Amino acid sequence: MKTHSQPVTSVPRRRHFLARGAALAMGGLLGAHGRSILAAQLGRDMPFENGHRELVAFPQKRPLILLTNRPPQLETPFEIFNEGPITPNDAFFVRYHWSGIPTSIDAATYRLKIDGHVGRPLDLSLGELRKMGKTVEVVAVNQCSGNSRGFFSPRVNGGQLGNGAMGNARWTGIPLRTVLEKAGVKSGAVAVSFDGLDRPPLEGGPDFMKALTLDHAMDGEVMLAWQMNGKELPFLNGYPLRLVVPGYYGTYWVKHLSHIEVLDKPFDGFWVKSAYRIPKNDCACVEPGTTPSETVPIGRFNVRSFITSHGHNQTLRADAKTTIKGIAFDGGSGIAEVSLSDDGGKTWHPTTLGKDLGKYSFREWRIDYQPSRKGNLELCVRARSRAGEIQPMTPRWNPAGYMRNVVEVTQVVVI
Ligand SMILES: Nc1nc2c(c(=O)[nH]1)N[C@H]1C(S)=C(S)[C@@H](COP(=O)(O)O)O[C@H]1N2
Ligand SMILES: [Mo]
Repeated sequence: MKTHSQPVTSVPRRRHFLARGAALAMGGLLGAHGRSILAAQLGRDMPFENGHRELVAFPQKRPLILLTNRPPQLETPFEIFNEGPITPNDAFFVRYHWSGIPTSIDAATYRLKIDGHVGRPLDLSLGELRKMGKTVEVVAVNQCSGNSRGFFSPRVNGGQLGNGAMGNARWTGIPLRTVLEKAGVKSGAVAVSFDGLDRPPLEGGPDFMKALTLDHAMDGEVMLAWQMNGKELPFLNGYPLRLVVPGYYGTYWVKHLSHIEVLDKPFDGFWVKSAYRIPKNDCACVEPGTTPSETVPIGRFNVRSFITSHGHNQTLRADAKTTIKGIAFDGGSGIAEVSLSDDGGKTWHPTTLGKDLGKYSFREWRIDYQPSRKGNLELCVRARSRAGEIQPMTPRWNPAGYMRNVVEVTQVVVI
C-alpha cells in the first residue's frame, strides 16, 4: 500500500440504505420497528395548527419528528439543542426534495466528476479526493430556508416546519477551491453548479441542482465534506460527500454530491431561477399576502436566537434564580450579544456567551435570571450579530415562508 501525507480513512463499506431498516420505514411498515412504534405513539404537537407529528426512527437516526416519509424529511426535536452546541449526527434534521433518493451507495466505486469550463476535467474516487490537499474543518450551522415556516401568519405553502430544521456540526473535508484549482478553471468562468445522486421520480420534475458564483465557490471556505462530527456522513445527510456552504441556507449544501460543473454563464436551473428566491429588499419581506415584485436567490442566514432550557408553560420560581440558556447564530459574522427581556422588550438583560466555536457555529448563551413578578411571563430573547444585525420584534413575511427570525417568545409561569 502507498503511504499518504495524511491517514486515509478506511474505505467505508457499501451503504445499502433501503435494503434493510429503511425499506420498512419507506414502505410505511414502521410497525415492525419497536422503537418507532413507541415513538410514533408519543408523537409531537407543534405549536401551530395541524401540527401533530409522529416521531420516527430512520436508519442511523434516533426518533425524529416526521414531516414526510417519501422522501424522508425529519426535524430535530427541539430539546436536543439544549444538550450542547453540536447537534449529534443521529439527531440532525433531514431534508430532500424528490423521492428518488439513492438507496445504496458504494464508496469504493463512488465518483465525483468535475468538468465544464476547466482545463483538466477530473473524475475522482473518494480516496483521490481526500489526498488532493489539506483536510480542513469548520463548525457550521446548516439551516433550511423554511425552518420555522409553520409559524408564518398568514400561513404559507410548503413543509410546515417547527424550529428543528437546523443543526450545528463540525464538518471535515477539503476546500472546493483546492479541487477547482486542480481542474484548472478557465478564464471566462462565472459560476459552478452542483448535482447529487438523487433524482426526481418518474413523473418528472427538475433534478435538484444548485450553483454558486465562481467567486463564492473559490472563497476557500466552501467545502466538500465527508465527515460530520468526526464520523462519516450519515446516509441521509449526504453520504459519502456533500457540499458545505458556511453561513448559507441548507439549499446550497448539496448531498451525495456527484457532479460539479464550471459554467461560463450564470446558472439558470429551476432551483435557483424559480425556487429558493426571496423578495429583493433589505428585509426579504413583503406585506403579508402580497407577491414580491422582484426576487433574488436566497443567500446567508439572518441572525436568530432561541431559549433551549425552557419550553412553553414551564414553571419558574419567583423567589430564586433560574439558569436560562439557549443558542444563537447568524450568517457568518458571529454573535456579539444575546439579551433577555421579560417585559415585552422594554428592558433587556445581557446574557453570558458560551465558548466560541467559530463564526458559523451555534453560540451558547446563559443567564441567571430571577423573574420580576409572579404569574404568566413572556421571555423574549434577542441576538445581535457582530455585523450589527438585530432580530426584529415583529415577524417578517414572504410567500415562501423563508428566513423567519423574529424575536422568539417563551411563555413561562412564575410561582
Ligand atoms: N442532493 C440533495 N441535496 C440537498 C437537498 C436535496 O433535495 N437533494 N436538499 C437541500 C436542502 S433544501 C437542505 S435544507 C439541506 C438539508 O441538509 P440535511 O438533510 O443534511 O439536513 O440539504 C440540501 N441538499
Ligand atoms: Mo432547505
